[in-house]
Amino acid sequence: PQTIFRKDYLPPSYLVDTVELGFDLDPARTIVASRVTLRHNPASKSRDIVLHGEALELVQLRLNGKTLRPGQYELSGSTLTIRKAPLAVVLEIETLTAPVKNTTLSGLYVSNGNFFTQCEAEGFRRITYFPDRPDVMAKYTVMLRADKALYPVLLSNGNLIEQGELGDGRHYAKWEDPFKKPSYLFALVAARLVCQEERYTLQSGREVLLQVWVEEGNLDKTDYAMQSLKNSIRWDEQRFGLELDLDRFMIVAVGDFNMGAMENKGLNIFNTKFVLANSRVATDIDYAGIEAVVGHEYFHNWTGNRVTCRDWFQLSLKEGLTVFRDQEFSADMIGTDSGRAVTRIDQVRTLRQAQFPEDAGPMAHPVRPDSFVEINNFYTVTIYEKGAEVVRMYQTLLGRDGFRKGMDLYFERHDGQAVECDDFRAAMADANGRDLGQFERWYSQAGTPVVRAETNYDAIARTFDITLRQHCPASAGQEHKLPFHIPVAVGLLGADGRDLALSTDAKDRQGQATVVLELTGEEQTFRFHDIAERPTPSILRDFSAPVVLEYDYTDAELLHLFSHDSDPVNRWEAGQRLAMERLLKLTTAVATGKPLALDATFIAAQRALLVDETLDPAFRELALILPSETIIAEQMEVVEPQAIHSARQFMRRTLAAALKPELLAQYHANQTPGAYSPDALSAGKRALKNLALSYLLIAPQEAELALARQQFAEAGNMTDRAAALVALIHSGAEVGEHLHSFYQDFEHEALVVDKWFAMQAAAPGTDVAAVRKLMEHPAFTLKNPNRARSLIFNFTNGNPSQFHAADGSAYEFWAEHVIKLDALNPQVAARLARSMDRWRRYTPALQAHMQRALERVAAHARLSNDVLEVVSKALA
Ligand code: HT7
Ligand code: ZN
Repeated sequence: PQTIFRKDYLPPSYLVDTVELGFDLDPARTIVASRVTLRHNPASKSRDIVLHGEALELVQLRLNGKTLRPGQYELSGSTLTIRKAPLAVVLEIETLTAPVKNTTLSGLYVSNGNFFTQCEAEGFRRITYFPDRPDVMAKYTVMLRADKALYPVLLSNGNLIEQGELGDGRHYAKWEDPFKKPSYLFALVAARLVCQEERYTLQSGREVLLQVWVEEGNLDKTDYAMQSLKNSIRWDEQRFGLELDLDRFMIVAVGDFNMGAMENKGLNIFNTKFVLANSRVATDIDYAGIEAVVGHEYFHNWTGNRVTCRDWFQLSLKEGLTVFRDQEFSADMIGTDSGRAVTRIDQVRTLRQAQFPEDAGPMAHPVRPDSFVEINNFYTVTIYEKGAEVVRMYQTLLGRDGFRKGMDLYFERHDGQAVECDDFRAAMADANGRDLGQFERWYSQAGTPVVRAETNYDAIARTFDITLRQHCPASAGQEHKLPFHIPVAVGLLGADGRDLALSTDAKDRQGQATVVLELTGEEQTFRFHDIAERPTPSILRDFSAPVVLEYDYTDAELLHLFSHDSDPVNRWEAGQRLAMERLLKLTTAVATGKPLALDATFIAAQRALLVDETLDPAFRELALILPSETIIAEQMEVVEPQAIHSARQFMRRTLAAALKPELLAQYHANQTPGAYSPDALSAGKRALKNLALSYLLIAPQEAELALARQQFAEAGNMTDRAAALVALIHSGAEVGEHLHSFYQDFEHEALVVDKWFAMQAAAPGTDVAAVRKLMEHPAFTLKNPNRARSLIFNFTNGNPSQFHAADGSAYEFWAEHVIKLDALNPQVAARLARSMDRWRRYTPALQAHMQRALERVAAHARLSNDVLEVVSKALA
């Protein structure tokens, strides 16, 4: 397959002013007629018009009114080229597609009998021939024609300007989008749907129409999405001064979708998972996901749509920035400092669980990649989550006001344009009079920097020095890295646990509890003055940069931070370090057959935190979750998944036994009687209560089993019901009857059936044979991405000790399903292929099995570019 390089970017030879599209919708044979006005781009030397097209049947091609015959254009691979074109061109193109056969869920497809589109990144070319690249922005008018009884609702971007009957049972709707946009933001929906709608008044006084469209029977699950949309609109007005620019904003839910949602202009299309919720079917985590994703897609209207990407190498320009915005939105919605910290800790966990491994693996790439084979493989945690960290660092360096100034300048300069990450950085720098030249390395260098700290206290001079050294491990194609510009937020704790007022060499930040040190060299020493006692340093507060911090903390220092740090992220972090040190030792002990033990100090610290009523339940829950098996594995030279699992289980079992009375007390103290509410405080209580329950069920006696059974039977919401069932499954108790009743209660709720598969897939007792058996269940299908992910991905990524079974049988299963999925949906298959990214880190025996499985996939004929890129990079 062909690799595409950022350095080869050329401006488009022709720009498009207007696009008129006509659709005669039919599942087996949809006719698409387009009329496109183009003009030569003075920035290009070429006079060739290059159109992209895939899986299309070309019926008719006319240029300035004249039909072009095959010799007058070139059709090769996925491009159609018209050489030496006039300066001004009107193209009229007619194509045929078969949406019902489109299992890729890219382009125009059918889901449960309805039509939907997904055009990002390169789906528009599966609808019609077009310069399908984000730097070609045009105004669209769309005419939809379809059978009225089957597809009563016809939607597209922008405003509905006309609708009516066509006779013979068909009807039409004409939509016009007043804003120019790249083709990846085009969308249509033709469906039998119903909507919840509301007129909403913007801060300016302008009234807009908001709609949430779902299948009949789901109208009782749209309130939270609607509320989240209204909150998003208000938040963007208040925090960034950004107003909704359309008179109508629609969200449509679809059951078959490759990702979470899509920000098509004015017509956001969502995976049902991020729309549908009521207390019966959705958990607290689902509710939080809906708020975040509704916000995310809405915020794209400015960061992505009004200002878009010049090319797909700049993807993080819109995704990193929009994730940062949705993170800030969710944090502001909670409103308290501790709630904000809880969201921040969650972000750090995601980075460590998924992004750090990606940055150290075969698919490592910079936030702005230099090359790719298949762009769909680059919708990654690096582009999204690390990209958001990079944006967050601007705010840390410039302050909230400085960041806002940078945003304002960015829109002032680039509204209506397709730009680069460098343009965003320039706006931040220019608006604040700062040189952010070195900051560019966050975009160009892959890998997770390691910052090593050393400290020195001089009691006589009353100074405390922190020396920071940075280095970044090599990644493919990037042997040597240059120093990053790293904001390191630091506080110092006195013996009483309180923050010392800091005075540094930097003149403008005196007397604060936290200062942001700017590490730009390979090594720098920062001095704090007037320090009366040897402090405990709290370094990288609020996780101020996406780095690995190395500091030789003593146990006593960590315990001090774990009990007192005013920065909740570092307080949590101290607990993670205490646990990790012990987990690594226990893993070695398991592997070498040594006896296992857990010290009383650690248990006492966990106990103190568990019962500390001054702390939010949500924070306590997070602080008591042990580092995951994946995160432990990342710390090891040679990974032994079963040893890690046993070590972690031992720690959980020991804590459960030692803290049983406290766990039971917290279980009872954190009940949330009354009507269900997904607010952060109630959700935090449920989280802590259910964590306690899961501990109590590690080695349960009849009383604990009864508690879980009672919660399962009487739960008034899905959070508690699912948590009880998971705890029962993990306890190893006989749960066939519970699984059966759960399924029966929810068999018509697809998202709950996904949960039913997911909880079984991730259970430590579920081996590959059990997964194969579950695949025979009538509700299982590979064709629906949510369903495939619920069982297969939750097994390969969420059940490490079973996926890495010594005989390699689960790797064979993986290979078989990557190949099967690839024939249906290459994007989903390539995601599954990534489960094997870190194969070289396992024991030689496991490596050999994994290599064989990877080679089996690589050798398969007719592999998509998506999967080929992933497996060949893994094997390289
Ligand atoms: N911008 C959207 C990306 C997306 C996508 C990309 C490739 C294939 C399918 C897709 N569905 C959505 C989602 C977002 O980040 O907002
Ligand atoms: Zn996005």
